[in-house]
Amino acid sequence: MPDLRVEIDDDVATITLDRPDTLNALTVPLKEALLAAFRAVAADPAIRAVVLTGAGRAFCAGQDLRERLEPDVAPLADEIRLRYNPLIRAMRSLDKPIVGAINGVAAGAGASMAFACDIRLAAAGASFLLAFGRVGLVPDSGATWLLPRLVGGAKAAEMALLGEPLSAADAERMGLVTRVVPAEALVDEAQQLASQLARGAPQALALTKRALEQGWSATFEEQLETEAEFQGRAGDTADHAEGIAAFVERRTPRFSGS
Ligand code: T3D
Repeated sequence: MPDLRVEIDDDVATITLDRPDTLNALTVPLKEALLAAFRAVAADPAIRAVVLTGAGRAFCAGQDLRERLEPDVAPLADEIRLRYNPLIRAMRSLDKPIVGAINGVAAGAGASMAFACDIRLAAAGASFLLAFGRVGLVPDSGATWLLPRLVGGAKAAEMALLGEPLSAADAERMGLVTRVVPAEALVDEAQQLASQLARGAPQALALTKRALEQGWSATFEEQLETEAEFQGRAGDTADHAEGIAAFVERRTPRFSGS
């Protein structure tokens, strides 16, 4: 795939944006490759968790701004609908957890992709930057929905309107990132976290991810019902029986995904 590496180690897929000379800026081929990678991960039952990171000193600088000067470039609204929105949907609807290993600056749609991960670890020098306003655009790729829910409306408005970077340390204080780690240890730690998630009960994790997602736009009553329904489904799995057996037998459960 162009400018994208997908490495599979046991049950964890690591997806690396690989255009370091442009800070992993997103071109049409890269966006298409990313979407294809998330779809392939979704279709492969052997993969149970994903790490998303960037090569070089950046996570992703968002849309490749030079590509926008090319003659056949799609109108902005079309590009958002055709390529960005499907990519963010694929991440949010993936029934496996995504750990973002934010190795450097995450700007524009790169920040949106970081927000679309389920859990984020950040390198000490990483930052989050809603750079859209600097080029006369509005935040997209889910940023205006995801960021207020992650950090609160006031901070999201500040970041979106001022376009100033949020440091990894501040992001950790606000809970946007779980942990700040030395750059050289970041991908290893993210893969360990993904492996830990991959040892969980896949259907329960998938339903948990979906319940959290639905909860953001549901009433309390609707959410109570969603929990009841999802619990019923989780309770019917072999993994639930295995979890109880392992508890009683005082051993580590081995979840098969069934
Ligand atoms: O289709 C659509 O357009 C709609 C979708 C929009 C979604 C969006 O993402 S809009 C927002 C686009 N992104 C930006 O506006 C961010 C642009 N980049 C920056 O502001 C800065 O590069 C950073 C703050 C991210 C990092 O700054 P710094 O000083 O660490 O690095 P740099 O020197 O600016 O960049 C290093 C190289 O990467 C440089 O190339 P060069 O001069 O060494 O050959 C620079 O041009 C290149 N680069 C960085 N960002 C982009 C880029 N090239 C193309 N597109 C980029 N977005």
